[in-house]
Amino acid sequence: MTTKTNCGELAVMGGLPAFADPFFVGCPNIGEREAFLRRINDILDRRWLTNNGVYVQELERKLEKYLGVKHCIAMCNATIALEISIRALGMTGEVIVPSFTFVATAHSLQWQQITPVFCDIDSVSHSLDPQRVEALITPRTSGIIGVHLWGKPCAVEALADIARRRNLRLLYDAAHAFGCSHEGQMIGCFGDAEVFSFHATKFFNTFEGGAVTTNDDDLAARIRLMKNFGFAGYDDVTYIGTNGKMSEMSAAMGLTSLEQVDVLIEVNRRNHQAYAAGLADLPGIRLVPYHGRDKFNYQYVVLEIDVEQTGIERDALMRTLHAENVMARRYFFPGCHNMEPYRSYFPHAGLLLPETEKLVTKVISLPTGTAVSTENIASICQIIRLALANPDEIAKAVRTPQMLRPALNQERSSAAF
Ligand code: T4K
Repeated sequence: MTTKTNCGELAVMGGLPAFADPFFVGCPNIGEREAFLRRINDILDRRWLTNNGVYVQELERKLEKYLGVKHCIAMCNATIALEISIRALGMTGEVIVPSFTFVATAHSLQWQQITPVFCDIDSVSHSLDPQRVEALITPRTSGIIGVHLWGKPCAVEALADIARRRNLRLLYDAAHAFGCSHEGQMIGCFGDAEVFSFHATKFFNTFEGGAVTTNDDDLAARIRLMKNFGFAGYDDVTYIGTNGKMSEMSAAMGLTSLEQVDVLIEVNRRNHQAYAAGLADLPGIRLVPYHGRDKFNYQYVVLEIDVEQTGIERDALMRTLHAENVMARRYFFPGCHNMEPYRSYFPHAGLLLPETEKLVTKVISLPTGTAVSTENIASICQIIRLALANPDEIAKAVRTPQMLRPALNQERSSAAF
């Protein structure tokens, strides 16, 4: 690792990358290896690999306790968990969702012929703007899916009020929000149900995985049936279902991650603070903050780049970072409404999404987690400072293909994919 002191040393200008190996956004946290391997050996000895095994049951009970919720149903991933929850809640017709989210939120509706109606976001919180939600309700609307983006709670009181008054189901995509709370209550307890992702890239992971949480006994029973083909017992199918089961190996990873959850949050918090310190006083750069009395997992280091104030385009900054082996991401560019099939179905959706349209050109996510040290973060911030101090040189360099270093070319080919 090298810390750069002038613009000419930047890799986009022909210098060597600051980091020999890439830093990825979403590099997995690995809990205590020995504890995980002990569990894996036990699973192999028992020869019970999936289908509601003892490790899945243990994980579900421990998560219910941690979240303070009545039911936790472990799943193979959050996308299937969303699909099952949507179906179990009886959502049909139209459901209001943000476009500024990972595409799985919209796909989980469209996959079952429910129309995602994209709603704009609040420019500060980046999550659903309740006032705009109300304006989108039609006789076909059956529900709302809020997304606790970056692990920051949605406007849960306002959304609950709308859902109650308009008789709508309320589901939360809490993929980012494991370990976070709102007004002292853990995320996982709000709405009719909430869905977590435990994908490798999440701060708490089970390789692939997810969970639905709810305080509704009947809903929990339906979801349990649906995730296991509808089986109520041997040869006894009582419901339409699919396969949403979590494997024992994933549950073993989850139990191991859970033992480390406070440590992982502390590492993320330390990293977030280091970014805040390293980027302090840079005009035109806003680090999405985590403040207040609630708990956060600090998993998302999200910058908003104001091109007017910085003089640098978000994409030019991203390429500058990629050339240094800092594989920053444009989550969630270009917004679901600009992706297929939604772009074709609703070609004018952007007209009703002015905040989303602005935000998708501004955001960039930076690496955090146990793979990144505060020294690494100081170097990353210094790269950003050098780029912002020399916007014209950077703009010229990122347009000049012969000056691009291998990491940058690699980024270009994966962006094309
Ligand atoms: N709702 C929301 C709001 C979500 O953000 C997500 C998922 C979902 C629903 C659905 O949850 P799941 O069905 O996945 O449980 C990644 C993740 O695959 C996805 O889970 C996540 N959100 C999304 C935000 O990020 P991609 O397409 O960006 O993945 P990919 O392959 O580019 O990997 C992301 C980064 O992580 C890369 O920079 C490389 C790094 N990485 C990835 C893996 C898998 C590693 O360093 N090691 C790894 O093992 O979607």
